[in-house]
Amino acid sequence: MITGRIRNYNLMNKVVSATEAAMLIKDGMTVATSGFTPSGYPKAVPLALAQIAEETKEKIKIKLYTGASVGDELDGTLARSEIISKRLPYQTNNSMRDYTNNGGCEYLDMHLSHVSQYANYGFLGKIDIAIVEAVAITKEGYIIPSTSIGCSPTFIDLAEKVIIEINTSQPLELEGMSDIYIPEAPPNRKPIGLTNASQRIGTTYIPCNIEKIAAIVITDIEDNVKPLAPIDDISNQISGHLIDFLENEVKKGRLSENLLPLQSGVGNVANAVLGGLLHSKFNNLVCYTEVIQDSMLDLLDAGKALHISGTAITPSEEGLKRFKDKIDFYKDKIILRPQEISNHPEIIRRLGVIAMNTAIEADIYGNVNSTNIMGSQMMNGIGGSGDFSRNSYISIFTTPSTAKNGTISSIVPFVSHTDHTEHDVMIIITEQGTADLRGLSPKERAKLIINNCSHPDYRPMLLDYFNRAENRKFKHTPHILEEALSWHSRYLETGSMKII
Ligand code: 0RQ
Repeated sequence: MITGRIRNYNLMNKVVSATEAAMLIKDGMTVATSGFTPSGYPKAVPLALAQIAEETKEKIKIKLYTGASVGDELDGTLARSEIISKRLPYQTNNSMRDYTNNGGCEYLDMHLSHVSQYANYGFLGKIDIAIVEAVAITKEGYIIPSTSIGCSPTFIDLAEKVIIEINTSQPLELEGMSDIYIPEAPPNRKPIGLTNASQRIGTTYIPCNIEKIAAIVITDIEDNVKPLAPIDDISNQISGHLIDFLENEVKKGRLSENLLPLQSGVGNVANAVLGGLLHSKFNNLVCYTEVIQDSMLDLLDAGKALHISGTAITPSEEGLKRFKDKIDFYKDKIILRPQEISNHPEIIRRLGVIAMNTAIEADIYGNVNSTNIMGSQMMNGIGGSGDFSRNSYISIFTTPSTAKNGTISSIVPFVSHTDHTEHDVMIIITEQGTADLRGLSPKERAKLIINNCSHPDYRPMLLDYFNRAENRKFKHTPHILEEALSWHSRYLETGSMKII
């Protein structure tokens, strides 16, 4: 069963049950795990930890650090068992979301490129235990990661003890897909030698001090991936506007026929929007991104994309099956890197990445909220959207113009929370149209966003707001603040942003 997966005979005596491994985790510890959007995260040990807590009724509270979102076996189970006291940097699990929003734990929503370096610089305190999923351990004790890299190299390096889950549902063919490179800390940091997305600069394994390996657990629980919603008319329209925009950039000579490396965010809208490229005239595409969703696999399958660099395979169930079935085809076309590299500002700016991320809402001046519903309910987190948008060649945000059956306008006078400021947002696209904000002043931006992107049901209200604000004393970014925020409270009080 574990042939070829544990290649150092001496490590065989570290193989224990998930329960025995989980018993190493004590109240008050900081536990840092593999996993990114929910791929390649540990499953058996967290399930066992929740069971121990349930059976012994002992108080166990841990700080949980991961690469990004992880599956229900980790986030969901530990949130429902109230084991997590602090969580960072990103999540997408319903139980974890409720737990956070109901005050069960503290949650730090972080730029994903920051996590490894914060940990390395000592900003996040001591890491007691790293739990990482692997497909194999080499004879040196090095770890061959599974479907995501995330922060695992840093967590393994910093942790006092390492627990490894060898997951036999993860194909051994994943070996060779990763490229592990960790930059030095300042003042000794050198330029990261990546000048194209398909370049390799590191190792195919994660170095690990063999002495730190405290337990090895064998499991076959599959990644609990998230389903994707069927692509709807609105997403198709957004995708159409995006393709038109990119074609126009080519016409104007600002992009070549093969574009520049593409990054696409996470979720249904992002997947659908990227899917539009499949039927576009663009060819020989390259992606420098963090998540590799189904539509990126489609681009590889169709020969539209040549290469994808990311930090995690983030497929639906169907996508995961396809990835495993065709892994020999994907193997030399996909590189998985630590998130510190996949999301590194230096590389994103050097390669000229086209960043395409999703907004929850945008305001008339171009500020974008990607995380907090009505200002205070955490949805997922900023993820890598800030890493990419601020440093990209072109930063594009897409969103349907309304949410919740039209009762909410996604274009508002003032965002209820800001993740991406007006300085980091170049293009906003809704199903209504595109606002190209490059080179525009706040007032010029406002007119364009309202006229091109807002839903006709809300456009007159937004124009009325802007015109009245513009007639006030200060003309640079005209606002009527008390009224701007009332849009959100009106929804909370009446169930609709519309004035009835
Ligand atoms: O809620 O499911 O309860 O109906 O938000 O909305 O339209 O299904 O969109 O799945 O594409 O997710 C921004 C959340 C979009 C995602 C976000 C409600 C809506 C629905 C989801 P329901 P959709 P998507 C790299 C980049 C941040 C991280 C990121 C995200 C739910 O893309 O997390 O970009 N992005 N990372 O009803 C109230 C509004 C709303 C609203 C949407 N204005 N008001 N509710 N919703 N707009 C990847 C990583 O970093 C890992």
